[in-house]
Amino acid sequence: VTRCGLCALIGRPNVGKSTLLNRLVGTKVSITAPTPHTTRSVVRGVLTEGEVQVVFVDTPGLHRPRTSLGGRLNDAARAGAEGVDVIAAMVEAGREIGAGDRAAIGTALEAARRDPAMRVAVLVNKVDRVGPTSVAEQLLGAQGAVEELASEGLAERVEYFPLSARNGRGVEAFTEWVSAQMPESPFLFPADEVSDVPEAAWVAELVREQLVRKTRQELPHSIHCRVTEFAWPHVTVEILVERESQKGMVIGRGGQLLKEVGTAARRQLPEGTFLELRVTVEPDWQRRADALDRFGY
Ligand SMILES: Nc1nc2c(ncn2[C@@H]2O[C@H](COP(=O)(O)OP(=O)(O)OP(=O)(O)O)[C@@H](O)[C@H]2O)c(=O)[nH]1
Ligand SMILES: [Mg+2]
Repeated sequence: VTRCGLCALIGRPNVGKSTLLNRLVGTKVSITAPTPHTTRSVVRGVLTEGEVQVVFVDTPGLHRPRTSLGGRLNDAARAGAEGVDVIAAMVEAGREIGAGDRAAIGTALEAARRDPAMRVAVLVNKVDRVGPTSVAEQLLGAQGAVEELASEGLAERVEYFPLSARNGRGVEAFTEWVSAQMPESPFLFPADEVSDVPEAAWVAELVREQLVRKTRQELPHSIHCRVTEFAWPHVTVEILVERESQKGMVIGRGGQLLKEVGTAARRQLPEGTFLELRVTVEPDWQRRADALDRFGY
């Protein structure tokens, strides 16, 4: 008999959820960057080992929204964490447990309260950045937050994992525990599939990843990418910004930035791909419901 289930990763922006997802499935399936709000949709990464399949669900970072886009990202994160078998709230080592972390832990506990079969994990990520004392302190801090927020008997259902998504330390212990929680069920994905991201969407994500990494301040948040032509080897990605002035910043002096973005994205695509990038302005799209609807947020 096979076993299969879902494990959601939630947490405030930038704690390392997507980096962990990629580490868990052993392939890059979700884009990552040092800038918060990198992930904008739910991304499923599939790990199949023998008779057990775990579908890990990466989600946008939970935060206090300031735009319509932000609100939709929170909604997407909460929806992605619904109906899962395991919910994992991630915090990071070396940074005090704040309101955002408490909100993530609270969301996980609330989901588990409604579903008595659901298991909860608290992940303390980025342990590579700090010493063992600091890791221990953070585990205690996380436990304190759980005890403060958990209703009767719930705290005992929580497991704690210190780990580093970056160097892999502690990740296997988490994977093994999650695998052991999976219920008897047919596989949800074919055994050789590693993610649910459609090919065209992935190309747009790779372009956005480079833009997020190479731009600053508000610009990463103002960018949306979509594929407008997918006739392999010809792929055209349209880069939408919110203001005319941002167009120049994305293109860069003499087209330099856009060129670098194209080169870095192409390196991760099948050889022979012709990648064309176009920049257009969609005024204030982050705050416009009609634009967000059209873009699929
Ligand atoms: N030192 C260290 N850095 C990490 C680790 N995991 C992730 N990072 C870094 O933290 C930053 C954010 O990582 P992401 O995986 O994009 O974070 P996220 O939680 O998915 O962020 P959002 O998608 O914005 O919610 C990146 O610069 C990562 O390289 C880790 O274990 N150790
Ligand atoms: Mg992410």
